[in-house]
Amino acid sequence: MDIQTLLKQNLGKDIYDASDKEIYDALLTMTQEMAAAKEHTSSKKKLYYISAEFLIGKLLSNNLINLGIYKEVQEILKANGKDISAIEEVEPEPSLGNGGLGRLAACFLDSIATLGLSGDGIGLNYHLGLFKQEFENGLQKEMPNPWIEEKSWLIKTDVTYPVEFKGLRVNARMYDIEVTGYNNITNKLHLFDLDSVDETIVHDGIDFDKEDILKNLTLFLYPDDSDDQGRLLRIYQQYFMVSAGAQFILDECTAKGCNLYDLPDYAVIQINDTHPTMVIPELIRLLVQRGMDMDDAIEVVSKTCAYTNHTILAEALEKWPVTYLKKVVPQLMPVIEVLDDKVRRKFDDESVAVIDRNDTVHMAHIDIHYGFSVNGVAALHTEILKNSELNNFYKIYPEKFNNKTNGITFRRWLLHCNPLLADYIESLIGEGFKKDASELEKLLKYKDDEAVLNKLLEIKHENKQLLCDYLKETQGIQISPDTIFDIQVKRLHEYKRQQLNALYIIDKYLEIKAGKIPSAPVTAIFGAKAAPAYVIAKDIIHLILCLQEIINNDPQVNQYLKVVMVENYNVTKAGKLIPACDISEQISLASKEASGTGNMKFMLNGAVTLGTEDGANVEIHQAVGDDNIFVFGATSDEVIEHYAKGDYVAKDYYETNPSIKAAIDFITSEEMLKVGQKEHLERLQKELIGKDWFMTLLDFDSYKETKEKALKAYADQKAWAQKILVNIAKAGFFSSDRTIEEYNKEIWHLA
Ligand code: TH1
Repeated sequence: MDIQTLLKQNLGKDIYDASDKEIYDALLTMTQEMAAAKEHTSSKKKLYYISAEFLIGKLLSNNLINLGIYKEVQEILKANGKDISAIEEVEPEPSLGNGGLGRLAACFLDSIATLGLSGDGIGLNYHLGLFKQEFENGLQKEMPNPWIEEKSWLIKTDVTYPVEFKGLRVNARMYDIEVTGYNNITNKLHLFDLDSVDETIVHDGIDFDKEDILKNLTLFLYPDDSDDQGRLLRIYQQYFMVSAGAQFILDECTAKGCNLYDLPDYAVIQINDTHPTMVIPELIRLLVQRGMDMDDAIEVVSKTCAYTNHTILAEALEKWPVTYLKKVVPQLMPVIEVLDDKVRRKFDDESVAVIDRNDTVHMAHIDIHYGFSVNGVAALHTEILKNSELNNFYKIYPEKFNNKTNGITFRRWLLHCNPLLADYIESLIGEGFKKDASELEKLLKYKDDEAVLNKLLEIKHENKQLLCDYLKETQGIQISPDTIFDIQVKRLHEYKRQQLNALYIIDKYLEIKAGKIPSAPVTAIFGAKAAPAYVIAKDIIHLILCLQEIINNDPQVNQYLKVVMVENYNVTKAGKLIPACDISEQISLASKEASGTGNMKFMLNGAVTLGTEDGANVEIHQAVGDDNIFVFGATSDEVIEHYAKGDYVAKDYYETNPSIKAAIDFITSEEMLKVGQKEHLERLQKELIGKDWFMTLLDFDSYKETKEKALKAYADQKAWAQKILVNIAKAGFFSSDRTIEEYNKEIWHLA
């Protein structure tokens, strides 16, 4: 049946008579049916990608693209007076992740299906995604972010598994979301949920009763863990996910004829950071329950599980006190104790223990001892793991360590979010790049072709205009596409150093006020959510919102400089911001950003990176060469040395560098206090002078100098267009298809 007839049949009426919501619902059903028809008939070995986050974002358009019917649907709608982007607006975004880690999991599922590999996701069905951010009086306010409607991508199954907590037995129900690859098979994302969860217990923003497990278990992604109850709830969530997941995996494998001793021939489990680590002791427990020897169970599980590390930040490395685990999942402790005992018998080294002297369980240590692979997510990050962070483990298990530089799916981050550019690329080099991203290099032959270069500039300008229209409509903010769009969008964290960008903006503002006119007008755009309990991060948002207020309303300044803080930054907004970017801000303190993936999305869409030698920026630099990126700041070796010696003193920079002093003093100036709140601004100022753990001031001069260089370079539009072209042409390596091929060749070994 043709698409038009199918759609009409699903609608039960003519397309031009239907509302956007009715069309969305009909397209959803139609897409699900088409996806189901491509379901993968199970091969012997299957990958299970287990993750607390799958930041899938809106799914309709991507599914239409992957099914190869996007353009056809768009045409049919158009012929009936409907606009596909209005239909897209109707879909709520499932924000089931915080940022890079969750979005990576979503990109990976897309690539696994696109490569025709048998691989499913396992996670949790949070009823409310990451909070919806609102700005009120210059502050972030958190609101519930529901996404599940009567008709949604979730397919309720009748598969349930019992999950045992101390004094509480619940049933995990499996929901499925179909994941269709580009012109290829359909795999599944399995999300576990509890029928009794009750959204009505949420009040006053995002507060809720943290002890009512039956009602709150899968209510929120990452409940606030600043108190004990919050931390216990995380353990409940994690165990719920891994216990149901482990039972499901064993069931599927047994159904295929696996005798459990040969589990590694049927399943490989990729553990996405330490949140799912309890899957290791849980699988061991289940195998023992089914009659296997403990030692055999440990060996089988160790050959089945592989671990990905995404960070070296101490506060993100999970450690659970034994007392907590005993309160929630006492049945796991005997297993964890055996795991600890084995390690202690073999290695006389406290630093690699599973349970430390303070009775705390180090989750990553379980993964490393009892998994067969440990990978970092960018070349530099993996080197830091091997040579410093996890050096004691690397010395024991050198063969386990490997690198898998992250990637992004080009279906969402080029074909869908930037159709102008995607179509133009196709007109130049054909459509091969959609399946083989390395073909983008064919663009290099146009490096001196004026017509091509002009067209790239024209497309960038059009995308900037689209963003202007969107920001005008959604936030009432007026900006001009004839300014340089300098964008920093990512989670708000001190190590990502939004505050460095803000200090630069203050410096620029003070210069303009003093009569120094900049070479080119700039629009500085931010988008970021701060964790609800992260005080300084929220203060930084306040600082940026105050600067937005002061600068945009100052007629002497706003013709040269504007500041925009985009509200509720999420996957959908990323899709609108990234194609419109000229300068991509990737300014983390070297060594701290394990990889970054936004950096890759910007590059692919023809933005030029302004960045430190951190995470995957290093590999972007290598790919594009010195002329097509602006690199600044201390190197990771220098930073690691500063930490080792403890010789970085923020105050010295404040006292000896007049620009730094002026910018920091401005934070609590009369002007600022007129629009901002003293408590927040003073606290931030004090932090920057007195601590500055992520060394903002260390890199200020070099950031300023390099940013000025980038802004000047923009004036030569032909040379800038060449930078755009080279960035796009060299982005192929950062396709998640490449990443997944590497995972499969070197870790998973799926047929
Ligand atoms: C991020 C890393 O910060 C980022 O550099 C990387 O590109 C991304 O993962 C994907 O690999 C991380 N996100 C989280 C989230 C939590 C804990 C640790 C990390 S690391 C909750």
